[in-house]
Amino acid sequence: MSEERITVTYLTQAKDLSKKAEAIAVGMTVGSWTDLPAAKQAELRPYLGEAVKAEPLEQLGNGETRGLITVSYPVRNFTPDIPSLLTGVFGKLSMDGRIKLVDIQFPPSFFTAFPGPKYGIDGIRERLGVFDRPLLMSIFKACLGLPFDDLKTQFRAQAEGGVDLVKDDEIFFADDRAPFLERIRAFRQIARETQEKTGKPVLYAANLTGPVHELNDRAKRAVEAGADCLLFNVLAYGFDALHRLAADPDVTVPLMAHPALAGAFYPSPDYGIAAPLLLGKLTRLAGADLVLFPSPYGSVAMEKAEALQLAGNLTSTDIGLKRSFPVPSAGIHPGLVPQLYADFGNDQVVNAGGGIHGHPGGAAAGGQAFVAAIAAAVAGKPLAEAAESSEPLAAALAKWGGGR
Ligand code: 1AE
Repeated sequence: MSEERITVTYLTQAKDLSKKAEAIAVGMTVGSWTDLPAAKQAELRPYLGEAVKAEPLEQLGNGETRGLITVSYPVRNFTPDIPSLLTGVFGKLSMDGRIKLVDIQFPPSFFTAFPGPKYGIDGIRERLGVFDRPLLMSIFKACLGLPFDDLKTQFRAQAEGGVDLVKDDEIFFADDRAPFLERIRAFRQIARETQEKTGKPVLYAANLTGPVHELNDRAKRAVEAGADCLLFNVLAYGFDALHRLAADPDVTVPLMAHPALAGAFYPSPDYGIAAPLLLGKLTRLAGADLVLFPSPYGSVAMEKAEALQLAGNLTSTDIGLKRSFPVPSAGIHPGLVPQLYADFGNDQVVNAGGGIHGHPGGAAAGGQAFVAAIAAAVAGKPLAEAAESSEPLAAALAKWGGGR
């Protein structure tokens, strides 16, 4: 049996951090240790957690120390899935006072049990034929309750604006006015027509919804109808639902993870699961090809160091899984593109809803403004200069400001 271990870091506080690490190592594995007879200890030792490290960060007024503790767990304690992992390292513990799950280090043998992203950054770039710049995605604003024809008009305008992808809103579940398979077929046709005019393909990410036991079947039907990509609310459904979609050989389209509900997990300094682990490592491990998360400067901001670490966890090359596209989102407008480019580089998707549909010239002009801003950022040209030859960009900068 493998002796490899999963190493877990927690941020917590206690009178004695080392003792707390030891209590977790035993409590989250064999339950009790020193009271066990020697024969039982020998039998259970292969399953025992181990306190690895305690790093004090801050002395608190109540006599406790706040700091990081590291505990390792034998790989044999887990089945190769994220529900087993999260329950085994943080299940009951997540309710036991001030404690936050900060990071998990996996041995290579654990990674090999997961498919990871089927396409990843390289596969999506291949599909679009775009290799030398960030991609651009537009979000329907809104979808819910709108007549199908309005959505078709919106789709056409977004595609004509030059975006690479168009995604549904994450809240688009009640879609009886524009049913899932029908809109996949309709938008595919519009994408074809637009490509004939512009020469550019555009991928549509349809929101995969429905009861969890029907998801794979619905995803396969979407693929048969010509879907390009599927948007998935991974935290509402659970990581294992994404894992099973990614592992399904018939689901032959990229999967895009939306961070809906993530605010219930990561923002507290004392509780929950840190964003780089939650939306970075785990979402990639479960198989997301693209991962949305709040950018550090938009309307739903995430702390910059966290956002950069999260993106790093999606794109690291040392774990044998394909790289997932970081999609820093929320409140993005063309004036933010140079900052996005400086922070996240070429391998990101610039994603905007309001920043495209709110353009004074409409959604097509909104897309064109972003296209010009991305080209300028890649060329190292100030946006103000690029705006001299792009009316849509000039109008966007006049409305939202920004650029450098
Ligand atoms: C972090 C998620 C962002 C998102 O889902 C969304 O709809 C953003 O829209 P805008 O770009 O802020 O209008």
